[in-house]
Amino acid sequence: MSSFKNVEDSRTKYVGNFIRESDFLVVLTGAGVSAESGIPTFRGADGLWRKYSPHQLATYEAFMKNPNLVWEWYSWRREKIKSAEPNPAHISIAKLEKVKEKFWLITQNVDGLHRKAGSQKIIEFHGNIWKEKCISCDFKRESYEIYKDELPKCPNCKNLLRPDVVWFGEPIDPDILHMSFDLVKGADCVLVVGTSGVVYPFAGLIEFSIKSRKKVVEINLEPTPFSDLCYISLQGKAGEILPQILNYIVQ
Ligand code: BJW
Ligand code: ZN
Repeated sequence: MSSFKNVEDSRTKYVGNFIRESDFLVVLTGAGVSAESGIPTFRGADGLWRKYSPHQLATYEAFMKNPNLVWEWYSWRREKIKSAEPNPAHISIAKLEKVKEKFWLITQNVDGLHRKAGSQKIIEFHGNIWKEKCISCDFKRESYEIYKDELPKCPNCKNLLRPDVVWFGEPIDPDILHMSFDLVKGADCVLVVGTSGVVYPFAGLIEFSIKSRKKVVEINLEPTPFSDLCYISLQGKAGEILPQILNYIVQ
């Protein structure tokens, strides 16, 4: 056991060293980063998609068919997220931004915990659970409401407001998509944390990074479709591994 630990230590040290030496670091994150804050992931043993159907909750068609059900689910998640705090993984990523001159974070998470931890150079690829938009006009707003009976309506056109997140079958905002690919193109090191890597086009950012021979480091509890293709894949909790790596970067 202790020799296994030494191997792991030398790998985190190695990763820490080349992240420190890297010119431009891009971090890509998924639900696993927030798991240690008590926010459920989507896939895996306790994942949301084990209990709920993505087709009934995370598509525009589902929302139009049963907006009450979809808002109930998002209100439940808002309650959970409201009381959650960033964990050592979010905090380490925010600290990386402070020490790396060229840095960007691209997250699939809608929970806002990266910002709460202090991250600023951040792209929220799938939107934000605290934002709402009208289904008909351009109206958007930030809201911390938990909806029980009455659903939110647009003050301009009186149509329904929906969570400003990206559901299955919906395109990513083109500006966000282009900026994300441009950032990854410019990076020499890409750190991929806590994502199953199965949802596209986000997974395309990982695929592209590997194909263009960037130093791709993955941190995940379990193997993913990209684990064998990465430069280094570290298996374990992001909230434990990231602070260890950071120790070798900030001395
Ligand atoms: C830990 C840990 C710890 C746990 N430490 N690790 C190409 C091929 C096949 C299909 C497609 C394709 N291109 C597009 C598609 C369709 C679809 C798709 O990808 N489907 C696949 C699932 C098959 N994609 C789309 O529909 C996208 N839109 C699109 O392509 O539009 C095209 C278009 C163009 C023009 C016009 C119209 C359309 C949109 C995808 C939107 C995804 N939305 C969701 C919901 C967001 C809102 C919300 O949160 O409610 O995004 S679904 C859900 O999955 C959420 C997540 O962001 C996303 C990714 O999940 P993530 O983050 O990876 O979480 P998990 O749970 O999967 O994994 C967690 C990981 O953490 C695991 O690996 C654990 O091991 C690990 N872990 N604890 C470290 N402590
Ligand atoms: Zn409207």
